[in-house]
Amino acid sequence: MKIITCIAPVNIATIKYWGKRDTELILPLNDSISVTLSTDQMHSKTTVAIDPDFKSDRMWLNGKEQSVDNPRFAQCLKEIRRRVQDKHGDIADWKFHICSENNFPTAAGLASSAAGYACLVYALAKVSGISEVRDVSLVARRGSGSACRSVWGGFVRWQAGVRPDGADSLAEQLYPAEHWPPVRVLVLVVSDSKKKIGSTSGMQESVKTSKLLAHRVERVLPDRIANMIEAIGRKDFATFADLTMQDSNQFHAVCLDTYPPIVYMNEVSHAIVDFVHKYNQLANQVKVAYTFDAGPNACLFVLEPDVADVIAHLRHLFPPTEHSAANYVRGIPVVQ
Ligand code: 2P0
Repeated sequence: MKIITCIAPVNIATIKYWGKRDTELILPLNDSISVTLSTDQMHSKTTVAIDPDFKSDRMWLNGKEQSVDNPRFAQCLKEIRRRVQDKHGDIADWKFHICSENNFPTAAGLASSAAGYACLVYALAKVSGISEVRDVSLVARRGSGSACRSVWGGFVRWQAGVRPDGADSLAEQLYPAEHWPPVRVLVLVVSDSKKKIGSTSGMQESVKTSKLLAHRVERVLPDRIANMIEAIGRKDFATFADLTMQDSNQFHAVCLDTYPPIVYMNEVSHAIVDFVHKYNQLANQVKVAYTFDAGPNACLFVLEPDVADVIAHLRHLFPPTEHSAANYVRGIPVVQ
């Protein structure tokens, strides 16, 4: 028996992926850019065992056995086995037993599928003797698009690619985390319940009905992607923050432009947006940036010297309730 355990962190997109040009191969309409959190924070942990005596593939998620017929999961196994066949044909028929867990709410718009599939595919690859990160990113994309970004740390770009077979649609690291050490992410959990509309179906509705999405992809993103890469390169926090907030806002505008509209942010999310703009205005400088994914939870980008002050303001504006733990702001745990 061979056994291996891996950890993969979540990634937070600063330029959002929303819309596919190929739903089967999970090929996006646009490039996206993300920041991967450190492994000691929100992450997935997966243990994979491979053994010639295992009778079938089996999978447990957060302690509960899952069907292995899920098409995306099955696709990842198939893609790994195809590569194993090419390199280590002797173990290509061995079955996998997989045990996975998240240390944060699953499916609450906190990028659980990104960390989950990145971790699953990395562990499958490692236990099977496949070492190329390129392969891991390509296969993780078949599990969940954003997962292809979580195989890298630091600042990451997912190239949409142009090939119909998707062979050039994978993530690359723009810069390692050490490039810009003071960048911090505060995750404000506004709600940990399962999101109403999943990203996969939501983005397909947007592709079908939103003219704003077409405009965004063709007219807005090429420059915004280039500007974001430059801002990260020169560690220009104000530009990085402005572009991040503008892109989050445009993503949610696309959701509202989808028909029927998709609403992910709630009243607390909007209160956080107001807070960030007021904070920056009073500081006369852009010190905090928000970004929201397919749910009401906020991720704030802040530089290390400002973290304590931002948290103090959050606690003041969203005071802890009697039921919440000391580090909760109105039921919002602040994860640094
Ligand atoms: C992102 N999101 O770039 C964007 C921002 C949600 C909002 O990637 O269908 O779960 O599995 O490829 O990867 C969520 O999309 O969708 C996502 P699939 P996925 O982080």
